[in-house]
Amino acid sequence: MECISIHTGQTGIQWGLSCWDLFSAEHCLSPEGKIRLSDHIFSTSSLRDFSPFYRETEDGLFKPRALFLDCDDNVLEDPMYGSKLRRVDSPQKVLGTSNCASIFGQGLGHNGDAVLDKSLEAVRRLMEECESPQGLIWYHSLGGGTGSGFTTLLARGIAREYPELKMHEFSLLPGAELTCATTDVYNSLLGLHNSLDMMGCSYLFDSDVLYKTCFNKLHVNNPNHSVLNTILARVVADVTATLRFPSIVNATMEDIEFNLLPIQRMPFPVVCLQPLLHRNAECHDEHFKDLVMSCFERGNQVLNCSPKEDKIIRSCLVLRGFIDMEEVRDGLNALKTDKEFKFVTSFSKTHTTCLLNSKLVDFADNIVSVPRIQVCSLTNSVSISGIFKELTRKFDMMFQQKAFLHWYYSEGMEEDDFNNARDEMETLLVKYQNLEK
Ligand SMILES: Nc1nc2c(ncn2[C@@H]2O[C@H](COP(=O)(O)OP(=O)(O)OP(=O)(O)O)[C@@H](O)[C@H]2O)c(=O)[nH]1
Ligand SMILES: [Mg+2]
Repeated sequence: MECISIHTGQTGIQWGLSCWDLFSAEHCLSPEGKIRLSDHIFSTSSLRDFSPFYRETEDGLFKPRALFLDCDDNVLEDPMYGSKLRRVDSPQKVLGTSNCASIFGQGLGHNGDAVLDKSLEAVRRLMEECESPQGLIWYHSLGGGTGSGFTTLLARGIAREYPELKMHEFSLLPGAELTCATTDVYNSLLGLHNSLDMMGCSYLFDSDVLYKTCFNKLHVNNPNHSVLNTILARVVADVTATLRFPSIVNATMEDIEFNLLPIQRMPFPVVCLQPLLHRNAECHDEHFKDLVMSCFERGNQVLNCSPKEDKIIRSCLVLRGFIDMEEVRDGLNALKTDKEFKFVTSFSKTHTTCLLNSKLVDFADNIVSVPRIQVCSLTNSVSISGIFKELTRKFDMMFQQKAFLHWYYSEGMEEDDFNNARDEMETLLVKYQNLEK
């Protein structure tokens, strides 16, 4: 069952290109999409593993089932990305002429409209090449005008045409300290309204937390976007591994929703990847038990929250690499008997686990170590509500003063668009509050 990836705006595209570098390394494909037979023989990957994420061309190349869409040509015409963009054919790229200046309304309005038809056409073309398409996976920033507004516009258009498709997303939140545009807060809240309406699963990442991970854990003092994107790619590779390789658990987007997200309009699992060390760091061969416990500690998440401090609705662990079953039993037992975990017991009493025998590999520009085993936890926990509370507080401060609203109203948006997004967020916060009782 095929998944189509949609990369919107600068972050979506640049982050996406790092992901495809790593996916291709994991599936033993060259940048052009040729199978690297020598690597392939030694990997557990088989030809049929390609089909969910890659389509085979007539000349036997494997190309990503992916679209790269932007309202301007900033990234897609940048020679710096030329070699990475070799992976995709030109109909998979759609670009406009003017960015959305970090205004959601511009992405939803005229700048988004300018590339909407071409984007829908590109989606149709990829859909025709699928035998049994299961859904779309979006990559974007919630701070940017294209990433938030155009993503919303296109998601609505696609849902009208293909209502049966599942939608999941990887979304970058602007972060509290290092925001670039004052309108980030509006864009994020309006973008999250789209997540609630459209997405069955929404993995959020916080820019500030990523920067802090670089400083404090990887000891990279001047991280650029490329560094952040290689970290993000490692996390995405683990989250999507069960969709890309044969797996018993979480093998489809529907399974992921069923296992992890039992409550309607609460699609936000918190992701953590362990270990996360610089590739030059002294490599400690960490025991699975320690890795799995560290997945729940504050400071190790991709968001500023701690899944263990509040109630857990559902939790899932993805283990990759060379796994010793004795070690795994030991670790899972420690997790099970840890009294600090509090579950919303009507949904779960323990963590679901999936073991994947897929090889962990290195890839271009990677700065993170490639360990023997890797654990990725996906935790649907009340603790994420703290992020939404903080965002709402900032939104209220700006909205009460009617700051910058004319930039949105001039694009045809109305006060009610803001009120509705704010109301939906309030409903979500109340739902989390009720679960914590
Ligand atoms: N991690 C990461 N963050 C990025 C990248 N590029 C931009 N950002 C951050 O994303 C935010 C802005 O979003 P962009 O993705 O540039 O915006 P966009 O979606 O292209 O939207 P507009 O340019 O407003 O049309 C800022 O906080 C940037 O610092 C990237 O490649 N990786
Ligand atoms: Mg842009």
